[in-house]
Amino acid sequence: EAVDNAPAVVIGSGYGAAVAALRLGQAGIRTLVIEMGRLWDTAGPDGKVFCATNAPDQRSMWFRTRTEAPLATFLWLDVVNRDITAYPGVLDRVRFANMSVYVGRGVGGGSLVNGSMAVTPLQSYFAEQFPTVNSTEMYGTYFPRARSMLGVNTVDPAWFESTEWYRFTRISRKHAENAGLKTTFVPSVYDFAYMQREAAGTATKSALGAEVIYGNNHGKRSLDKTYLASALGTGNVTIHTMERARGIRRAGDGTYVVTVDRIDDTGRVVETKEYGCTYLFLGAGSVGTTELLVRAREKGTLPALNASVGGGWGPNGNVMLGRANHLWDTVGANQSTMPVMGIDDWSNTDNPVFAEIAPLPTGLEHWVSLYLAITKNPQRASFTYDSATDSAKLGWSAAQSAVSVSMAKKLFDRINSANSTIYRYDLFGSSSKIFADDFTYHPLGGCVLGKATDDYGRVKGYSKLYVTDGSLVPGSIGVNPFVTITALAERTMARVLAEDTAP
Ligand code: FAE
Repeated sequence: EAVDNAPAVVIGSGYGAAVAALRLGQAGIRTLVIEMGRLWDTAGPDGKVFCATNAPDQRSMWFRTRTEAPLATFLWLDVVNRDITAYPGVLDRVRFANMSVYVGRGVGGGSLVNGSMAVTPLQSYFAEQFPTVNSTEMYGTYFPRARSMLGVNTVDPAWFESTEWYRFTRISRKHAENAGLKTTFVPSVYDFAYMQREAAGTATKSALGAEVIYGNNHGKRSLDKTYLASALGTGNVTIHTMERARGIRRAGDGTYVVTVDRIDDTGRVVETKEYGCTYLFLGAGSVGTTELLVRAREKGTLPALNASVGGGWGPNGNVMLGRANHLWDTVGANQSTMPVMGIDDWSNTDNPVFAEIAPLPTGLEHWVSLYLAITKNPQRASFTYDSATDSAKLGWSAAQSAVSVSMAKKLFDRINSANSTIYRYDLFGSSSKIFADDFTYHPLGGCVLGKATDDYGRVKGYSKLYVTDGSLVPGSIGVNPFVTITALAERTMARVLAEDTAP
């Protein structure tokens, strides 16, 4: 028998889920949030909640015995990854045949591990990707609401120009400008006032202490400090951690039943339970939500889900690469982990690319300029349900990644030729690999808005079943995605609370 725990259940606790939980709680609707990862609020023996990127321990990765960082090697040496004890750590790398997807695990989802870049897409590109959404309303109401709730701020330009911690960014800007390209500051949810105190030596170092993909102990306004703290503050929201949703079905009275496995620190399932609810919000991320829905469709527990469920997936055109600088162009031993600038060539219709200037904080001068390029790759893939493993498979091919690589290469060949520089060959595991095209930080799609759902995230074929996360975005948004995901979730919740929950 399902426990009728709360009228509303939210699966996951990333951006889309956190917005749903807060707005439901404020509307006076009792809400249960189910998150498979931990609540990251307790210090380990070293006095810290999270470990740094240069000293990973069991807290770094989701049930691994060795870390799987995006940079496999440095100077061809396997110095980046470390053996660790299997544990429910904060970063996961979900491996599909030709594409790995990095995701955050824990209360706050991706906000715990990401680079904090809080970028609003070009309105014209948003409108191209979401032709049925009123973009005037998005840019007038929901994007500003999302930015203010997330605590978006910008680096002080004078401090940026003078600090050693952003020397690596200034060098990359100079090289872009030498190629006739323009750069732009990128807003962030990392508190720059705190970062300046780190630099001054009056606050504990986090962004300036090599902390990022395995969590930040200070300075970052992750969702547990913003939306989720406010959600709990309503008194109507409860969060269950270490509980992984596995199945969704509909009871005879039209309510939903969610089957959940509770796991322990070894990953063992210690209890299986069912939660009943009237309203069900899916915020498990592009991979998590889509897997739940393709499984429910193929196993027949939600048979009315349409054929669009599983489709329209893309990696936001992500490609990572490094350039080797001349000896006189030092990037600095000290680097902030929070990027603040991008090379913006998106308006180049022949080859649209937006490339983040990324840090590589090793504590030593290494002359590497690192980038995460976001290319306008039009390729899309689908998830299918594999009954043998009871999981979703992603049909992304290596040829589809090659499209992103050729776009990134066009841009960076220009930068290299203007500066007489070359690529770094020693970063991604083998000397033939200059472009890391086999992973993404930006999984998007799987339950695309207007296709798998209506224009407000209501899943087609069902009532009171919603998607609020990155699976709504059709594979590409041209910039880092969390502000867009948050703003779309705000728009969905405003509509759903006005129309669907009235007594
Ligand atoms: P997400 O944040 O992934 O949250 C999903 C949550 O659901 C997670 O906590 C999961 O543990 C949980 N979950 C999944 N399946 C289940 C299940 N079956 N049962 C219970 N719980 C489940 O979803 N984006 C930017 O805009 N700027 C950046 O600077 C940036 N940097 C990034 C750096 C890294 C290393 C990574 C990995 C990502 C980065 N991103 C960045 C992407 C961004 O974090 C991502 O788009 C959002 O977190 C996606 O939000 P969702 O709400 O879709």
